[in-house]
Amino acid sequence: MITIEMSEVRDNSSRLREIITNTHLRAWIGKMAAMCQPDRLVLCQGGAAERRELFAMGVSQGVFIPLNQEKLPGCYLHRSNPNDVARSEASTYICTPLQAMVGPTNNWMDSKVAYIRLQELFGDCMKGRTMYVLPFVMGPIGSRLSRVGVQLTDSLYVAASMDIMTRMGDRALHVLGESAEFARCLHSVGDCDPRRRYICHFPLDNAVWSFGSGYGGNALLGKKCMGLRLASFQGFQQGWMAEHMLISGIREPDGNKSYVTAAFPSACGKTNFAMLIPPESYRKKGWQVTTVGDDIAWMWVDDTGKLRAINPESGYFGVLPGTSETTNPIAMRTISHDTIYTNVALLPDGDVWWEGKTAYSPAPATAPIVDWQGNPWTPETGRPAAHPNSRFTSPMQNNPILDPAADDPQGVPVTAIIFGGRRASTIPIVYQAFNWSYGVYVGASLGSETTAAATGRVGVVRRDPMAMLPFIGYNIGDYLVHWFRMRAKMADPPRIYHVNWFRRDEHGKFIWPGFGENIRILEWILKRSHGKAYAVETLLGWMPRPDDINLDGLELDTQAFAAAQRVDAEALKAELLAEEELFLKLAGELPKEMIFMRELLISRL
Ligand code: GTP
Ligand code: SPV
Ligand code: MN
Repeated sequence: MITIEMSEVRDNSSRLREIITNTHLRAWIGKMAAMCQPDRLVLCQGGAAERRELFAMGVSQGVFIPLNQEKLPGCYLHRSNPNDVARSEASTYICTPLQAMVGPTNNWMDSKVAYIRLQELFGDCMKGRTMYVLPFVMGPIGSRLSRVGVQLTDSLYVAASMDIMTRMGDRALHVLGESAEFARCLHSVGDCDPRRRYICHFPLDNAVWSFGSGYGGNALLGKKCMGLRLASFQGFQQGWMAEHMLISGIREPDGNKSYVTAAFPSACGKTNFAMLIPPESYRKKGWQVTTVGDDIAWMWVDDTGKLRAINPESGYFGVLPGTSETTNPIAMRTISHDTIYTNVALLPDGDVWWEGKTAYSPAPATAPIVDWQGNPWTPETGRPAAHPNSRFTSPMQNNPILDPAADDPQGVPVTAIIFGGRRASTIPIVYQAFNWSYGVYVGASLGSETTAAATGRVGVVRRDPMAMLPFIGYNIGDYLVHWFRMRAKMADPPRIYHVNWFRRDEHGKFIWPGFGENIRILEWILKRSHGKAYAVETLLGWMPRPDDINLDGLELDTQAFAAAQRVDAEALKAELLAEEELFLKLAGELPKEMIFMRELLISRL
């Protein structure tokens, strides 16, 4: 890292001109520093030594608590402000000159008004603080879709996290060269007052100004802000797609390798699916899953008409509660070293704990367990020890099943697209859309129970089109039209499916075992996509007969699976009415294909 004094910025010193040769970048940094008035700037260059230095600085400032370095080498605990533990959708804005550009599902602010309001907040906000300058690339270096961003932030936690989550440092400056094309990402934690929290996107300026939060998607601006909201708008303009999707590779026993992408809303199973370990019976036969990405896919159609995908990120910001040796052994290995743990409980021996890590709460030891807020905790406390949205930040290189193509600029071809939600009732485990257009309708009408990943009520079903409701950076009507139109570019479009791992029985128990066993559903999905599996036509789409899914070794028998697949006509009618919530909002923006698809579905009823 290179320290730059404010006087050098003011004078545009020759040293500064040597350090940052790009005139556009230097001018922008100069302007932002003049507004924020930090004591000094620190340019991050990337690399292992610098990462160690960032952690050491964080430890001395109390930002990071070192964990037991024998058990968890290179691991640190971070506690966020208790009012800052998840994405704040209510404080998230798309700022444009015209409200019509952002559509009915986004918060809108006039861009001029937004800049004025934010200039007031950012003015002098870094007095006494350091401004970290973080150049980063989203996407494998050299990919046609890869894009440069530069984040300015006063948070050391954000700097260390961006180093893990993106390709950060000198190589980004190298990719940028003398170009003016980079996402301008300005961030300050401010005083972390939720009433003065603004996550503002300026798609027309390729810029994000985020104030008042240091957490996840609000603060790591390469992720949801640039990687989804700005990128989705660029994709719309330039003919590609930015989606809230995992990407995984599956090798079948015949040696064939396919890639699928899957869009599930926040905290609905993408990381787990991307790191899936098939049960032993499948592994023995030769099934193997590898991870390309766990949260974001950027996709384009190549010269042969095939949809291809890259993961723009280089790390994982994953949910901890529910993660264990049984549910996700790959995540457990991934987070066993060089990982930031945010908002988990601290055990007396410097290990960490969260709900679901072990079957039982950790036994009270000689010294107290400390909860995510730093207070003493026992199983009797009656509050969770870890925050329900506690997370890990790990480099993708930690992942023992990282796909060899994870860093490939050419990306991977997409055979199937899977949509999924968290639904206790009504929605079957799996079905296939009849075709691309109906698949777009299926994705657009996706419903899911809300989770702790965003502030607000948890467990209420809401429409979350393509799992992108909080992340579409422009008008949702245009977004859906874009999805329908992508079909025309493709010679052989991916098949589209819908899954629901979360259906419950009358006792409230999950019917489907989930996690590694999801390979059984994936097996059918791949066979269908390759024209090798049978399916029955139903109201909702193509479905496997219960015999078409391998249930060997499961407690669940064919009859129980059939029950889990049942589509109740009355429940489906209620579902169609619930979809009206979205359709009414969209009103004038609704693409006609959506209306046709809905009419056809109703006619089948
Ligand atoms: P974001 O990072 O917020 O976008 O979430 P994600 O989609 O990557 O979700 P993740 O895989 O982290 O899963 C969230 C929660 O769902 C965790 O508590 C998991 O244990 C749980 N979960 C994941 N897959 C399954 C499954 O197949 N069945 C069940 N019952 N729970 C699951
Ligand atoms: C999500 O909420 O979908 C996440 C976590 O992946 S965050 O980065 O906080 O948005
Ligand atoms: Mn996500």
